[in-house]
Amino acid sequence: MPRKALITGITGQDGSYLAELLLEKGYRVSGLVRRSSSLNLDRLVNVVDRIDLISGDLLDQNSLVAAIEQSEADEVYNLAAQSFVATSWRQADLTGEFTALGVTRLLEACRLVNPKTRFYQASSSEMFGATNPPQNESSPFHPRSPYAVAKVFGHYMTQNYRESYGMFACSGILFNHESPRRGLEFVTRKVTNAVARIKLGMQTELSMGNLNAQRDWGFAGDYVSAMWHMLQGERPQDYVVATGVSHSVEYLLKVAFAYQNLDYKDYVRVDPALIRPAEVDYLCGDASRARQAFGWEPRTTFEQMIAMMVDSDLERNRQNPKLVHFSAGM
Ligand code: NDP
Ligand code: GDR
Repeated sequence: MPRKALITGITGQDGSYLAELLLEKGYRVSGLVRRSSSLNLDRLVNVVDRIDLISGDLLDQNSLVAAIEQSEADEVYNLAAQSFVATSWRQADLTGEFTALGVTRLLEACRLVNPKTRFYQASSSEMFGATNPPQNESSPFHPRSPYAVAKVFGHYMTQNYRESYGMFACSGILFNHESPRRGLEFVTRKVTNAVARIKLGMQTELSMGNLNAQRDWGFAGDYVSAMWHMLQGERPQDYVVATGVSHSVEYLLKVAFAYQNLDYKDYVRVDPALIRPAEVDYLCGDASRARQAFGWEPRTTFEQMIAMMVDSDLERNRQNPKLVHFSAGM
C-alpha cells in the first residue's frame, strides 16, 4: 500500500516541489485547494494528472476534517498560509486567521480523524525577527510582523499538540527559500523578473525598499526533502533548515543584474513607501541539527539559484509579453 500524504498550500511554491518529491517516493498525494473563480494550477503542471485535489480552506474546520478523511493521509504537510510579510500589516486580522488559527484547525482535524497522522508545520525564520544570528532551534523568538507573530502561534500550537496528545507533530523552521516558482512579490523574484524585463526592453527602472536587510536564501527544491525527513524520524522534533550563508538585498541586486551584464545602480531607486514598519535586519541559520539527524545539506548556491531564476523569467517574459504585473508593495 502506498503511503498517503495531504499537502495544504499545494498550489504554492513549496507545495509544488513537495508534491513532486512525494510522487517520486511513491506516495499517493492529495492537495487542499480553496475555491476560486479561476483556480491557478500553473505550478502543478508536472504533476496535476497524478494528484488528487480536495476542496477546502484553512478558514473552515469542517472542510479540513473532510479533507483528512478523504485523503486518508498518513502524513499532513501544512504549507498553506498568507505568506507575504508585507501584506500582514495591511491584513493583520486575516493573516492571523490563516497563518495562526488555521494551524489549530488542521491539528484539531488530524486529532479528531486520526491522531496517528504525522503532521508538518511550516514555521519560519521570521519568528526569530530581531534575535541576533546565527539562529538555531534554541534561539529566542522576537517576531517583527503580524505574519511572524502568527507563525509563532502556529509553532507553539504544533508543540502543544505534541505534548498534550502525543501527536507526531514537527515544525520546520525554514529560512527564506526561492525558485523560479516564487511569488512575484517576494524580493528575489521581484528582482529577477525586473532584470529580465529590463533586458528585454519592457521595463526601465526598479523601485525597492530596504537594501541593507540580510537573508539566508536557499533553493526551495533543496528544502522540501528536509520536510519529508522530519516526518520519517523516530520521534517528533523541530528543525532549522538554512544554508548558513547570508547576503544583503543590495548583493542580490548586484548578482542578478551582473548576470545580464547590467549595473543595478543604473536602474534601481529606493522608494521610502516600500520600507516596512518594522524590519528583520539579519537572518542566518544554523542547520546543524538537521545535518546531524538526517544528513540534510543545501545543494544549490545563491548565485546558481539567481541565475536559474533570471533565465526562467527571461523565457517567461519572452513568451508572454502581455503578462499583467501587480505588486502588493513593500
Ligand atoms: P506561497 O505563498 O507560495 O503558497 C501559499 C499557499 O497557501 C498557496 O497554495 C495558497 O493557495 C495557500 N493558501 C493561502 N491561504 C489559504 C487558505 N485560507 N486555505 C487554503 N490554502 C490557502 O508560500 P510558499 O510555498 O513560499 O511557503 C509555504 C509555507 O512555508 C507558508 O506557510 C510560508 O509561510 C512558509 N514559509 C515559507 C518560506 C519561504 O521562504 N518560501 C520560509 C519559511 C516559511 P492559493 O493558491 O489559493 O493562494
Ligand atoms: P521575507 O521575504 O519578508 O523575508 O519573508 P521578502 O522576499 O518579501 O523580503 C526579504 C527582504 O527584502 C527586503 N526588501 C524587499 N522585499 C520585497 N518583497 N520587495 C521589495 O521591494 C523589497 N526591498 C527590500 C524586505 O524588507 C526584507 O527585509 C519570506 C516569506 O517567504 C515568508 O513567508 C517566510 O516565512 C520568510 O521569507 C522566511
